[in-house]
Amino acid sequence: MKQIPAPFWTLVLGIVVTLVSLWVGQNHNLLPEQASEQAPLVDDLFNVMMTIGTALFIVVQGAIVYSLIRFRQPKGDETDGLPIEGNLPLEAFWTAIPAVIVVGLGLYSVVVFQEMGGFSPGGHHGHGAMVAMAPQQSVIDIAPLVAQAAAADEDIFSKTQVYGFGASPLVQMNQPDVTVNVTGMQFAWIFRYPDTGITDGELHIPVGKDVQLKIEAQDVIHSFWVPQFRLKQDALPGEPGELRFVATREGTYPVVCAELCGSYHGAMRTQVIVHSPKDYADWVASRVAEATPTTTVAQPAETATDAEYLAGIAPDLAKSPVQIAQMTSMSH
Ligand SMILES: [Cu+2]
Repeated sequence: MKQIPAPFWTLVLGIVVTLVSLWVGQNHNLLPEQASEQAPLVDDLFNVMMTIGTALFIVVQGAIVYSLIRFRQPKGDETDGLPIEGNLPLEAFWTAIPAVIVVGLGLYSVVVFQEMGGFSPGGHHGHGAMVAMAPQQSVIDIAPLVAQAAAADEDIFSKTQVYGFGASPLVQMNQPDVTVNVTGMQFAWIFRYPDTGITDGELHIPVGKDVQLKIEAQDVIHSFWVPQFRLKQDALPGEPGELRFVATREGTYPVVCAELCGSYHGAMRTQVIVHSPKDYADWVASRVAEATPTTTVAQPAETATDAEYLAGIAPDLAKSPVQIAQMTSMSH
C-alpha cells in the first residue's frame, strides 16, 4: 500500500461511497406506493436526503472503524496520545460541506413546497370570494355531534384558508373538481360534501381529479395524513387548512391522525377510497338516493304525513305521488 499515494485511495473511496449512496438513495424501499401527483415531488427530495445521509453514515462510521483498527492502543502502552489540535483546512472543510448541503436542501425543499402549492392557501382568495362559494347546509348529518357543529362549521369553512397546500401555481385559477369539508374530532374524521350534502366517515374521491379538502378540527389539534399521498395537514380548531391534490391511483389508503390528540388517538384512523370517475359517480348517486330516508329518521316526522313532510324538505319530490310512495317504502 505504501507505493500507492493517499489521494488515489481517497479518490477511489470517494467514488465507491458516492456510487453506493446513489444506489441506496434510489433503492431504499422505505416509502409506501405513490398515489398522488404530489408524491413524486416529496419522494425525490427524500431520495436526495437519503443519498446524502447514506454517504455521511458511511464516511463517519468508516472513519470510526478505520481508527479503531489503525490507531489501536499497543499492548503495554499506557502513555497519552498526541495532543493534536487546530487543523484549519479540516475545520473549514467540515464546516463548509454541511453548510452547502443544508442550504441546498433548504432551497430544494422550498421549491417542492411551492410546487405542491404550499404558498397558495389564502394568498389569492378574498374573504368575499370564499363566502360566495360557501357550501349549502348539509342535510344528512350522520352523527349528532356533527349536526350540532354544522352551523358553526359552515362559518369556519368559509373563512380564508391560510394553512396547508393549496392550488399549485399552474392550477391556481381553476376551481377544484371536488371539495370536501373535513372535520377532525376526538376520535374520528368526518367528511362532508357541500355540493351534494353527503356526510361520510370515509373519504371518497375520484381518481385524476383536482380535489380540495378544507380541514378543520372541532376540539383539539389533529393532523390529517395520507402516507400514500405524501400529504399531511394539521387540523386546527377555528382555523381551516387546505389540501389540494390529485390522486393518481385507484385504491384504498389509510387516513391517519398524526397529532397526539387524546387517549384514543391511535384509533383515529379511517380510509380514503380513490374511485374511478364512474364508480365515484355511482357512489355519489347511491349516497344522494339514501339521503332523504336518513333525514326522515332524524326529524320528528310523526306529526306530518309523508307528503307534507316531503313538501317541506324537498318540494320537487313532493309533486310526484309515485316518488312519495317510493320514498315512504324506503324509509320504513
Ligand atoms: Cu389524533
